[in-house]
Amino acid sequence: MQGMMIRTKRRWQRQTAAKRDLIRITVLSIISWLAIFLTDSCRALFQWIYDHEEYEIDSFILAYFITACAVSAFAVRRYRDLRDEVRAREQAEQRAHMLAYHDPLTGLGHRRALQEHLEQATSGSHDGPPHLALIMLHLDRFKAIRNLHGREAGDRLLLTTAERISHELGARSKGYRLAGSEFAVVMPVADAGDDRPARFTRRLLQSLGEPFEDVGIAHHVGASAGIALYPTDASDASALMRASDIALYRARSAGPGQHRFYEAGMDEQIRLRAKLEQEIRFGIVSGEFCPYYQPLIDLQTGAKVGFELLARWERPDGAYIGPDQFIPIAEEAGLINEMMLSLLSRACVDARDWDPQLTIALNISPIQLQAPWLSQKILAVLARHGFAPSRLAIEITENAIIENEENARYLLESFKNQGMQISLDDFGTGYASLHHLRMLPFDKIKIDRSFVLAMEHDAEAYKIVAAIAGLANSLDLPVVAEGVEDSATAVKLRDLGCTQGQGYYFGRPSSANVVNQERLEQLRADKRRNASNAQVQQAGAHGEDIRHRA
Ligand code: G
Ligand code: G
Ligand code: MN
Repeated sequence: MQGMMIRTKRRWQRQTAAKRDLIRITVLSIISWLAIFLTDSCRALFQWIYDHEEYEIDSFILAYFITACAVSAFAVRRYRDLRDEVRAREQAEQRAHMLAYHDPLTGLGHRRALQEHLEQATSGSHDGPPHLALIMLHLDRFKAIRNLHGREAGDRLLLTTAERISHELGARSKGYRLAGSEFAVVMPVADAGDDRPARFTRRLLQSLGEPFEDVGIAHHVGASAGIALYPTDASDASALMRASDIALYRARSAGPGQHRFYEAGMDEQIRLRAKLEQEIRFGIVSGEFCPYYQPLIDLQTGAKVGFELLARWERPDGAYIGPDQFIPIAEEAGLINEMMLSLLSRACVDARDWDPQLTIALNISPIQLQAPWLSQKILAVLARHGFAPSRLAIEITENAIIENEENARYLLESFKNQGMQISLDDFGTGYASLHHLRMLPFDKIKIDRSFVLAMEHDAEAYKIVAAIAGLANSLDLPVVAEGVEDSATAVKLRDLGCTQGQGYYFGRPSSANVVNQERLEQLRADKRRNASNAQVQQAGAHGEDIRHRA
């Protein structure tokens, strides 16, 4: 912008110099003509030429006159060429400026334009600092929709978003597209108490929450927003952008469709989060993340069929941080693959002496589907420990598939080709369709624990569990019920056709030491039973308690 201003100034200076010269020459010519006319010097000159015919001055004058005409014609042509060149250059500069400061897709200004707008507005060159609100926007489900429906659909979506933003903008506000699916709005406000930014943001989020119709499909995109105020929250342009980014980050953490104003404490929370990220990084290297194991039980026989591996953080200070806190941070910091591979490696060691029939189920986050080499890395860990791939089940959630259908298909097929099993986790909470169940190579589906936990007192939940079990049976897919907390539920689930169960009733997630301890006790008990030869009577005495048949 500054370069452009300097160039415009120079051109303007050149043009005024040319105009000045033209005026000077015109004035000089008029004065000369007047002088010649008033002093009658023409007549004197002609008389003198006539008197000195031998000097041939008339020929000189004629030659001079012809040369002057030729020079004038040349000057006019040159002037025209120059004018055309300047025009072409101006157009090129305008185009370059347009490209440098505007997003070619939506025509809105982009990050540089926003930065300069804010720098100018906050530079104090105006009469008193203006109050501004900077609203950062993020389209919540844009990425998923673009991955599912393609780049062109994504472009159309961005264009419609820009139109909806422009439609909501007042005359003095300005919209920008920063990158990908991030937009921003700068809005002048009366003072820090002005409620227009909040009202505008609510209106805009509502508008962006309406479905986007595109070639007959209604996309539900939705957006989140972070708002920061100048000069209340920040003293310059970069600080203002940072503050609204932080507010946006908080809004997005709160779930889709939310907006947040920047608050002073948010900086501190971000700092704490960065510290936690460092600790996670260190914890992975120093082996603070441990696999815990929760048993999966065959509901018909009561036998243990495997374990789900659940990550636990055993911090040196003894503090407990649950996976629902550290997994999202590990995902965001790009540490999740490393963490998962190190957990798997430890699980292979832990399971070395266990019954080789027992499977280990490994949770894969949606974000991990972005690494096309994942199945090779997993296979390399298994090979290093001599752990058969058929003993490993990969657990993947429905939304992971929807967000990344192409990658998911590619990865699931490569897991499958390596001989691993695939479970569809938390079924019923996401958006997987029957189409996905048929087209992707699942080996079993896991009914989300929310339905199982509710089925005892909620008839709807019971019906959902029954329907999922029926659906899975008709597709010949074994079905696992999660969150089984009591024996009555276990029996009901078995009668509804669920193949396996998992939950506190069968066992809480526990460390390898506990699993080994239980295994040894079981071996001792089996030995005693064999010795007393009493197992036949015991089996008959146990009635409906599935758990005790293991
Ligand atoms: O016990 P629990 O509180 O263990 O786990 C909470 C959530 O964290 C669950 O949704 C579970 O799937 C997830 N989780 C636990 N361990 C892992 C892991 O190793 N990788 C991933 N991606 N998720 C995990
Ligand atoms: O999301 P996923 O199914 O991967 O995670 C398993 C989660 O379920 C873990 O957080 C684990 O601690 C929890 N969990 C396992 N069994 C039960 C149960 O019986 N009841 C409840 N409330 N949670 C359970
Ligand atoms: Mn799981």
